[in-house]
Amino acid sequence: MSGTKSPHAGLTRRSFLKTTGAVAGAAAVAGGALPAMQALAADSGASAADAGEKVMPGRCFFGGCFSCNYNVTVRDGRAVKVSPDPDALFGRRPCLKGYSLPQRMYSQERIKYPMKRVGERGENKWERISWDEAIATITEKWKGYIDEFGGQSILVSTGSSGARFTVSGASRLENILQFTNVEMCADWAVYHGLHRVYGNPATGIMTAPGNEPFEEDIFNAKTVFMWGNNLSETYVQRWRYLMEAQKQGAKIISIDPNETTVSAHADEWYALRPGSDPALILSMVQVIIEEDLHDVAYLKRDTVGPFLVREDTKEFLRMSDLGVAPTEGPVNPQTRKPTIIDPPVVWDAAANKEMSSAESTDPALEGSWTVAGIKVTTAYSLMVESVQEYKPETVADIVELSSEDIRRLARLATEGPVSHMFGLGLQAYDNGLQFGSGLGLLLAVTGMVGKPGAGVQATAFMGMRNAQFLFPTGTFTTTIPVLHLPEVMETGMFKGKKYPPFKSLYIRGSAFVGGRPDKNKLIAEIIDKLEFIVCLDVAFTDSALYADIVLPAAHYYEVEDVYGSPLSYHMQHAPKIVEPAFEAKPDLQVAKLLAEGLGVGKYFEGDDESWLRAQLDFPALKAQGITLDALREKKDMRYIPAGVAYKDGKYYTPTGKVEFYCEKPRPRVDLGLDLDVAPERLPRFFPPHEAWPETETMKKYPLILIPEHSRGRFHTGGFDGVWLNEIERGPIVRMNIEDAKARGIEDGDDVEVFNDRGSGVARVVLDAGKRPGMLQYPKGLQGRQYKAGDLASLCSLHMDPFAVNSSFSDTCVEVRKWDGGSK
Ligand SMILES: Nc1nc2c(c(=O)[nH]1)N[C@H]1C(S)=C(S)[C@@H](COP(=O)(O)OP(=O)(O)OC[C@H]3O[C@@H](n4cnc5c(=O)[nH]c(N)nc54)[C@H](O)[C@@H]3O)O[C@H]1N2
Ligand SMILES: Nc1nc2c(c(=O)[nH]1)N[C@H]1C(S)=C(S)[C@@H](COP(=O)(O)OP(=O)(O)OC[C@H]3O[C@@H](n4cnc5c(=O)[nH]c(N)nc54)[C@H](O)[C@@H]3O)O[C@H]1N2
Ligand SMILES: [Mo]
Repeated sequence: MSGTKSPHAGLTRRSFLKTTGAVAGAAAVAGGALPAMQALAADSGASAADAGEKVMPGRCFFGGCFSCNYNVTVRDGRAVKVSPDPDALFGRRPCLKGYSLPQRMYSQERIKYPMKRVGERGENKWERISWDEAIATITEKWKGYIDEFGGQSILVSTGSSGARFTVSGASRLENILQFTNVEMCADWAVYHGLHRVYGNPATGIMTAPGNEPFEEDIFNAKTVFMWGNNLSETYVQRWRYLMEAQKQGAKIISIDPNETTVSAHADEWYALRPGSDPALILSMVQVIIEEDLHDVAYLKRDTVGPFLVREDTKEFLRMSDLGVAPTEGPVNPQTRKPTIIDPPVVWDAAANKEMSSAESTDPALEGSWTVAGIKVTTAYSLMVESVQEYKPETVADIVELSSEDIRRLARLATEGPVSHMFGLGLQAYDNGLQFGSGLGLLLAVTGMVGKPGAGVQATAFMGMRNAQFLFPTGTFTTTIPVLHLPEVMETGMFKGKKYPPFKSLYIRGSAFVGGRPDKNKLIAEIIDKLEFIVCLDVAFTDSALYADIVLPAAHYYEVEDVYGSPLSYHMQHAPKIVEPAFEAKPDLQVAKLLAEGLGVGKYFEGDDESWLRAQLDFPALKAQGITLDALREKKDMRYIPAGVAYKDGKYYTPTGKVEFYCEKPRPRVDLGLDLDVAPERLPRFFPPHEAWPETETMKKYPLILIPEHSRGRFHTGGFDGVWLNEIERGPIVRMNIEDAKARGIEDGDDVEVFNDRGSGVARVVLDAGKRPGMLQYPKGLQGRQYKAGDLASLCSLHMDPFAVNSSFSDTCVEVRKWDGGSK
């Protein structure tokens, strides 16, 4: 491409194919990206200051990041430069990922045209085809599958890019045709635990009374617990607010096995054993109760603490058990049935007898009685009894912190207002759910909810969806978690029933290959067994590599879009500032073409603008004046999600109270499994599945490998950024000096990281801040960027059946110097 002014000019099909191939080859050599960068600098015409230049508002849309607002210089119809927008409400300082976006848009890794596979799958041999041919091929195949096996035989995998309306909106087609949705199973373990206790409908929103965003509420906190959260790299824009809050007096506590920028800046840092946080939190609860630091008023008023639990069924004693017939309440909009009112029973302290929880004003928090011949104990007493197992002296060995440290942390958790933030460090073990319910319990005993500066500061995705737009025919996709997919594929059964055979996979904006655990197994057991794979993406990812047809998607600046920011509770608008490069099309336009070919085109009449208007047309937004016209004018608008979790002592749990004792624990996703709910009723600690001393796997592979969401990439997004890759220069693995010494490994050595599932070659970066016995790798490179293997092949598909979430950090490996291999 060197020397050409525009990516279109002078690019024949043959030279295009040659470049694609060349990239794949070059990437196998470290530093292979460099020539590409020189080509790009020449190509972007960066030196020519010409008249056709204008500055337009731009947005990043990394779902789960901050979605910053900034300015983009457009020259000759191409985005060439990103600069800060001083007037932006939030995210005034774009980060590395933002600054390099224009480069990525025209990178050699961009999917430019529809292509069809001509070699073997994964061989990387392609032929450019027209959109007409691509759509005709796909729709003919899909029609055949739908006619013979139904829409469920087509799997669709979407990813975090779906926070944008043009991307999420495209699932309208998949819902109409009832494709099978493959859920990505990331980020949900802790939320499910919190949800069990607090029942809040919008994940993680438990901040100040008015749902004030982090950027305002953090200044009310006296103490901030950072649990396995690498904010300075992963939520770059939030970092300065945290540092500013610290300057104003907030105490920052980092709980992280590794030294990170967060732990380095924290007032106190506790390097606990990985995977042990639930034990720590339960120990803190034990201390808080023992030292009488718990919030009795909150526990009595807002939680299930006083409810009497039947010894026989372990469920709450209800008024119906005492012969009082249930009454009917208002109709539940979801089930369309009246709610049944059958209040739990408490022991009224003043009357010294049992009483309906709806009537008692002085319920006893502790005690056991026999009521109507049934032995009962308060939920609070059961909880207190259960946490006695977690005295600091016992837990010290589990978490590898001193009992004094644990006691200190317990006291700090009561020095309110206390805010808690957690990251993937907690989600990525099988016991992540227990950390979530444990954190819910900690909030309950400390009463740290619903006050300014107290609660959980959300750091994950909060989708905003218009059901009317997405489900116009009232049909849905069936969701199958990716962790469960191999089993369904193999047995042909889902939830105990026969399921249509899978024929095709549509990977739409998702790192299905390489961004899910156990890459090799997913390739062998899913990819290799499917007849027909389609990938729609902006960049040529591993998923594209394994597809039969590859389609080019429009990038962030190439379509007008709206985004419900997951972090700052904002609806943000991005105008279209350049035409889609090459032959790219926005996801919704592609859905329209597919819909027409599949005979459901009538649902896709309209254009980008009308689809945005339709998606924004829902009452919660309208009530706050959020329309496309308002967004176009204001760029972004604060959106306050409906329903604060704790308003007037009411919570979105079945009982309306904080349920640290859960009567009927449910799995996050119902897989029709026969689960033992008894141990789930109260938060508990169990060790990670493999990364724990004495497991068979750990005996064989003594090092724990954890991912890092690196500053220079958004998951795989950014693997195609030439400047970004210059920072890390290929796959690296961070390693403690002692671990390296013990293996004769030196800084800069290429090592093979391996276990029974796979291996990957990476360059060692010695790092004294890594906990001995732990390795960390910045995730998100594509397989072809490795000299051999892929670190994404090392994680397992094992899951906790209640959390149904990927345990990315529960990964045991060994490393050895790489011998150069056969590759
Ligand atoms: N630049 C960038 N930003 C991103 C992303 C990205 O890819 N790149 N991805 C976004 C998404 S979707 C997510 S989920 C978030 C992830 O955001 P983070 O969770 O902040 O990201 P990680 O890099 O996984 O950091 C996890 C931290 O947990 C620590 N840790 C590991 N094991 C344990 C443990 O057992 N206990 C404790 N207490 N800590 C532990 C690790 O040492 C590490 O510091 O980032 C979001 N933001
Ligand atoms: N080993 C390991 N794996 C992990 C993790 C880990 O820590 N370790 N983290 C996990 C976590 S927390 C998460 S949230 C997941 C994220 O998993 P994904 O969301 O699947 O990962 P991304 O790499 O962001 O994939 C999004 C894809 O969408 C493409 N894309 C961007 N914009 C558009 C668009 O407009 N249209 C289309 N069609 N495509 C677009 C991007 O180029 C990219 O290929 O990854 C998980 N995977
Ligand atoms: Mo995530």
